[in-house]
Amino acid sequence: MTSKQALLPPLTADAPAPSPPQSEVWGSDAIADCLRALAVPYLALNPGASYRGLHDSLVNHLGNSGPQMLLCLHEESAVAIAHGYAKVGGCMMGAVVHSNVGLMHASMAVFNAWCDRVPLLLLGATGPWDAARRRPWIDWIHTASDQGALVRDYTKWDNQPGSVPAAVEALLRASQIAQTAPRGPVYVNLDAALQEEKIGASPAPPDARRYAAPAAAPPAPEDLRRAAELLSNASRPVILMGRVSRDQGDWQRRVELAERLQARVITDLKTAAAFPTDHPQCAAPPNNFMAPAACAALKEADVVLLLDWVDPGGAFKQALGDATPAAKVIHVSLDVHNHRGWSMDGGSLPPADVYMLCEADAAVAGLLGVVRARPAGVWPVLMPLPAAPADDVVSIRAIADTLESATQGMELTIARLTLGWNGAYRHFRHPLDYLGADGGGGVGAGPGNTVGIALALRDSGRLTVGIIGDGDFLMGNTALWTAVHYQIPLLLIVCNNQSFFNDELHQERVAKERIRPVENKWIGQRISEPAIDIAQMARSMGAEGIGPVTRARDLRAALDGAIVQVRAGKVCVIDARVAPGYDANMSGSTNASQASQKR
Ligand SMILES: Cc1ncc(C[n+]2csc(CCOP(=O)(O)OP(=O)(O)O)c2C)c(N)n1
Ligand SMILES: [Mg+2]
Repeated sequence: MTSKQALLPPLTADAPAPSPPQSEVWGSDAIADCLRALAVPYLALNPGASYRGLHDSLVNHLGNSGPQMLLCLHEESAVAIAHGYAKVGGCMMGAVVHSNVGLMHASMAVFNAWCDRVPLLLLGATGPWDAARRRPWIDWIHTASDQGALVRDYTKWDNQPGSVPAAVEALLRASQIAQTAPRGPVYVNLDAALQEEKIGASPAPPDARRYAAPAAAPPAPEDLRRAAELLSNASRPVILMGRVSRDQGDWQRRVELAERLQARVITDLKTAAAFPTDHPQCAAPPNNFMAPAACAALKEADVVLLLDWVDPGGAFKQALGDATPAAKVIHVSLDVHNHRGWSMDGGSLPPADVYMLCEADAAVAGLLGVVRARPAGVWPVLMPLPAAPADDVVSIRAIADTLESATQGMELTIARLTLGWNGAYRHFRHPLDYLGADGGGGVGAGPGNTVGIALALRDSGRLTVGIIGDGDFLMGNTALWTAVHYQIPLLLIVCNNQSFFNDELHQERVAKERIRPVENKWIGQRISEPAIDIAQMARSMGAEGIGPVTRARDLRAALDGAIVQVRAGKVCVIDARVAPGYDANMSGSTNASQASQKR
C-alpha cells in the first residue's frame, strides 16, 4: 500500500456526527484500529448484524475514514470492487460480508480474485460462537461451524480468532499472506461476541510496518546462469508474458530483454498488458486463447521463457497438440505455492529445464544483467485486420474503432473486455492500458471490477472504460450504485447482444454434432421479449444512461457525450445493441464455436 493511497481524502461525505472520546473501548474498536494501522484504504461491504460491533467501530470510533466504508448492494460486488482495486497497482483493500449468507453471496467473486492472484482482505463474522450468547433463531441460522470452509479452497488463509489480541494478530498475518507472492484473498471471521466485548482502555495499535510482506526474492544465481545460457544461445527464443507487474520500469525491462534476445513475444487477454502490442517482435495480438500466429511461433521456438503464464502447459497443448515440447523451457513462476487439490486453476503442467521459483519481473531484471545480445531478427509483419464493413451495424469492432477515434490523445485504461473482443482491435502501450479479465471466468464481475479499477485510478487522469457483455452487466450491475454514490467516474460500454451469446455458440456446436436444428440455439439463451432497457437501469441508480444505440453512425456521438460526462466526474453507461456474433479471431481459432466451448 503506498502512502499516496493511504492519504487519499474520503470519496464523498458519508460523514458521521462526531463521537466523543471514551476511556473504555470494545473489541471491535481494537480491530478497527488494526485495520487503520494496516492502512487499508477502503472496506467495500454489505451490512449485517454479525458485524454490527465492527460496523459501529468503523463509523463512530474511526469516523468512517482510513478505512472508509463503501456500501455495496451485493456481496459479490463488494469483493469484485476490492478485486478490481488491486488489479491497478497491486494495492490491497478490504471487503466485509455478513455471516454465512453474505459469504455465500461473495464466494464466486472470491474465486475470481483467487484465480487472478490479487491480494484481498476479506472480513466476515459469525453469530456468537458461545451458544449461550446467541439470540433465538437468527443467531442460530447465521452461525456455522467452520464458516471459513466455504471459501478455504480458494483463499490463501483463513482464521476465526478466539480473542481480541488473536484477532489483531490474525489481521496482521492475513494482510502479510495476501500480499506475499503468489498473492490472493484471505478471510478472517470475527465472532460477534468478541467484537462486542468491552475491553477497557484502548490497546496501542500494532506497528504494521513490522509485519509487512517480504520484498520480491531474486532468482537463484545458478538458475539465472543456466537460463541466460539457454536464451543467449537460442536460435528462435519465444517469451510468453503472463502475470507481470504494473510498474513502468518493469515494462521497460521486459521490452529491453525481448529486444536484447531478439525473442518473439506472446501476450494474453486474460492478464493485463505486459508488452507493447505494436512492437515488431509481438508474434500475434493478445487473445484469450492463443492466435494461430502465436501457436506457430511457439511451435518453432527452440527456447521458451514462460513468465508466469496462465495455464503454461495449455499453451504448449494449443501449439503442439499432445507432443512434448522439444524446446528448452525456462519456467518462471511462484504459482505452484497456490496449487491445491480442489481447484484445477493452476492449469496443465509444463515441462521445465530451468524452473525459476520467483516473480516474473525479478527474473527479467536478473536476466537483463547476464544475457548476451543476439543478432537482429527479421519479423513477419502482422496482417492488419481487414477493413470493417461499411454498414451501419453496431458490432464490437465498430465500438472498438469508434472508441479509438473518439479518444485520440487521451490516456485510457480498459478495465475489462467483452468475450467477443479481438485482441487486434486495439493496441496496449502502457502497463495501465489494459487490466485483464476476471481471473475465474465468473460472469458478473465486470461492473464491480471496473468500479474498483476506477476507484484506484480516480486521481490518475486516466479514463476508466469497461467494455462488457449484457449478461455480465445484468448479473453485476448494482456495483454502479456504489460508483455513483461515492463519485467514482467511469464509462461502461455494454455490448448488448441481448443474449448469453457465448453459450448460443455452444448450443450451435452441439446441434451440429448431433445433426439437430441449429436455429434452436437461442432458446434458453436470449435475453429478449422483453428487451431490457440497460440505459434505464443505469439511470435508476443515478448513472448517466445513453442508448440504446442501434446504428453504428450514432456510436461516435454517444461516446463523445459519455466522455464529457465521465470527465465531469459522472458514471456513464452506453447500451450498445451489438449484433450477435463474434469476430472469428476472438479465440485464436478460426472456429469461434470451437473456442467458446472452453468457457
Ligand atoms: C457465473 C457464471 N454463470 C455462467 C457462466 C457461463 N457463461 C460463460 S460466458 C456466458 C455468457 C455471458 O454473456 P454476456 O456477458 O452477455 O457475453 P456474450 O456471451 O453475450 O458475448 C455464460 C452464461 C459463467 N462463466 N459464469
Ligand atoms: Mg450478451
